[in-house]
Amino acid sequence: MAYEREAAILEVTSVVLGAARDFLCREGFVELLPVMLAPVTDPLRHTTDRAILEAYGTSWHLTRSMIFHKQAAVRVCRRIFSFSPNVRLEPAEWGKTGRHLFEFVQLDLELRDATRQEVMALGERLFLYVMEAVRARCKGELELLGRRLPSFQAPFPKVTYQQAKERYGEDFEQKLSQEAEAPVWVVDFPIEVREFYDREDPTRPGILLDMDLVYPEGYGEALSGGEREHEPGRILARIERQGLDPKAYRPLLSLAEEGLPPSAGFGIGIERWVRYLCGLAHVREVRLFPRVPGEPSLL
Ligand code: ASN
Repeated sequence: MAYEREAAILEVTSVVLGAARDFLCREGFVELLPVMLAPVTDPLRHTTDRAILEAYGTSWHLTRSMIFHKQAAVRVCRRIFSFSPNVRLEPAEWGKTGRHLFEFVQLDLELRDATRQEVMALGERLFLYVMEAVRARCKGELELLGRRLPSFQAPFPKVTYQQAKERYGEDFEQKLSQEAEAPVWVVDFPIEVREFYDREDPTRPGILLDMDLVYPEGYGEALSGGEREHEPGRILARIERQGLDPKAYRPLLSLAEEGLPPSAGFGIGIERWVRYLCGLAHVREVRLFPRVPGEPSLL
């Protein structure tokens, strides 16, 4: 049959979305509709180009992540999530990594008054719940794709950034992912390699209360998150330390001056998640209309 493979991947995607939504609603989360245009967005200090639309005399960024909206939203509801479309104009060469699309969706969630530890435990439960839903409901699809899903148990192993670097070198993610036998947490990133909104550990200056989860089998990063800086003075100091322009982050600073609660959360990329669950060579296969850096698209 034509499009059998594409249909199987779409079915798995649909089960992932449904199972994740089920799980989070049962855990007391409220779903927020996504924000696609914003006066301020995630700085993402790596090589991402700006994507801006001018309208009504204002510049609107296409959202790179809903991080600041999440921090604001937990003032209203204790636990929120959104399936958030993100546009990140990465370098054209990244089209070949197998892991990058310049338009993708992340399941972005945030919990008021939560610690990193609580969010990591939630991430493990979510990951295992969705994996079991796919195993149970997508038998035919997995078989067609030639994918045998392994089984894991929480808690997942954990390494610090420093340990990973000592073991595998500066660019450790890929090697760590290849050698891992289960999803593995990387914690305690140093302040200079992450964004200003990840909270610095008050007892260990220079170390952040953040984390990544890395897939096994070489599939690379699954999710990123952490506790957040929420006090205006600390946010401003971190913005300045990064050499960013505080004026550009005025909306966030104003919100923080009004009062942002402490929170923690993470974002997990849907296309990468499905790529892993289906065992696909490139994340492009997850979308019918993929936006691959450097490539045109018919539709
Ligand atoms: N979603 C991530 C977080 O919650 C941020 C990101 O996508 N850069 O920390």
